[in-house]
Amino acid sequence: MNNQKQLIDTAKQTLINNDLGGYTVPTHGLYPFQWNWDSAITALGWMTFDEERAWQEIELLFSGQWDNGMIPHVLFHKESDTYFPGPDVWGSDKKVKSTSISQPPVLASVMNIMFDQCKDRALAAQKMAEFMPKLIAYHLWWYRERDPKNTGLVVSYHPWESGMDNSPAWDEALAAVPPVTWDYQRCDTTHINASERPHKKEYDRFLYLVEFFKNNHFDSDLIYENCPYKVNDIGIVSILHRASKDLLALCDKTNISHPSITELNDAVALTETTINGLWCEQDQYFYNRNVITGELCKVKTSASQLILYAGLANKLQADILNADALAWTQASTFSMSSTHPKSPLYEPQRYWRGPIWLHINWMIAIGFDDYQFTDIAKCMKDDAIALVNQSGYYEYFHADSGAGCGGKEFSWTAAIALYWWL
Ligand code: 2M8
Repeated sequence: MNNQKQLIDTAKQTLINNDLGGYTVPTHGLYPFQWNWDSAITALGWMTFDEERAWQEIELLFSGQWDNGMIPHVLFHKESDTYFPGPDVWGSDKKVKSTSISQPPVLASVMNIMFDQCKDRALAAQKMAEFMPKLIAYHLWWYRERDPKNTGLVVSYHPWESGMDNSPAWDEALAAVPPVTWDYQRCDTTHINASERPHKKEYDRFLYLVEFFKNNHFDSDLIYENCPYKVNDIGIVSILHRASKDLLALCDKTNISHPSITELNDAVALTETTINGLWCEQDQYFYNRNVITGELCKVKTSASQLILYAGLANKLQADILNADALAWTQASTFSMSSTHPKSPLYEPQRYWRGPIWLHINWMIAIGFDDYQFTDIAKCMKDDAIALVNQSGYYEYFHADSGAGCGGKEFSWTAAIALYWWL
C-alpha cells in the first residue's frame, strides 16, 4: 500500500516525465505523439499542480485543428520511429502532421471543469476567449460532417476513432472491411506482449481504412457515402452529447455569443429525440449500431453506460442500467471491466476487450452519480484506487488479477488519479 504523498508525487512525476514540451505523450515508446482524448484527460491532471501547463496542453491540441474544424486523433508534432502507422501512412498534408480521424470529444467537458476550477481566473478567461471559437468549430464539425443526414447520431469511420480500438463491439462491422494486401511491421507488439494487443486481422483492416481515407483525399462526402465501416458509436455519441451541453454552458458562463449556438442547441435536442434508436427493447440495453447494415452491435461493453454520463437515459432505462451494472461489478474482482465478464468475447487482458480503463470508469461513475446511483459510482472509484495501489499507473488493468497491462507510467491513469481522488 502506497501512502497518499507517494502516489501524488509519482503521478505528477509521470506527467512531467511524459512532457515533450507543451504536450504530453501517453507513454514513451508505445505512443510517442499527442493523442486527442489522452491530452484532454491529461490536462485535468496538470491542472491540479500547474494550471498554465494544463492550458498549454489544450493549446497544442488546437494547434493541429483542421480548417474544417476537426481536431485529429493524433498530432505527429515530432518524428518518431517507435510507432506505426506514422504520418506517411496517413498521408497527412496539414501544417501539423496528423491522422485524418478524430477521437471521443471529451475536450469541452474538460475545459468546462478547468474553467470552473482553475484558480488563476485571469488566465482562464484569457484562454477561453482564445479557445472557444475553435472548440465550437470542432463540435460543429462533428454534427455537420458526421451526421449530414441529421439523424441525431454521429457516425464514426474507424475503431481508432472510438478510442476503444479492438472492442468486441466492432468485430462484426470490421469484418466487412477488406484487409490490406501489403506487408507492414507493427511496433506495438515490440513494446507490449502480443496477448495484450489487437490481432493482425484487426490491424489489416485498421490500415485498409487509413488508406481508404487517403485515397478519397479526406473528402467528407465521399467518405460518408463509401466508407466500408460506419458505426454509431455509443461512446462517441454520449461523450459528444455531454461535451456539447458543457460547451453551451461555457458559452453562457463566458458570455460568448456565437452565430452557431442555435445550431448546437438543435443538435443536442435532436440526439435526445433519436437516442432510443440505440436501445434494444429485447435485451434492455443500449448498443452501438452498424450503420451499413442498420443492425445493433449486440455485445455488452461498458461504453453503453456512458449514456448516463450523457444524461440520455430515461428513469426506467437508468434503473435497468444500474441493476445491470451492480451485477457486472460482482462478476469480476475489480470493476468495471470494459466487456461484460460473462460475455463469450470477454478477454480480461486484451486491451479494449475486457480490461479496466480508469478514464472510462471516471466518466461512467460521473453518470451514475448524476442519476443518484451513488453505490455503484463509489464502488468504481474504490476499485480504481485499489488498482493503482496494487499495480501503479498502467495503461489498463486486468479486471480479475488487478495486474497492470499495456504501457507503464501512463499519463491518463496518473491524471485521473490526481484529479479524481488524490
Ligand atoms: C490506443 O490507440 C492507439 C491508436 O489510436 C494505438 O493502439 O495505437 C487507444 O487506447 C486509444 O484510446 C488511446 O487514445 C491511444 C493512446 O493512449 O492508444
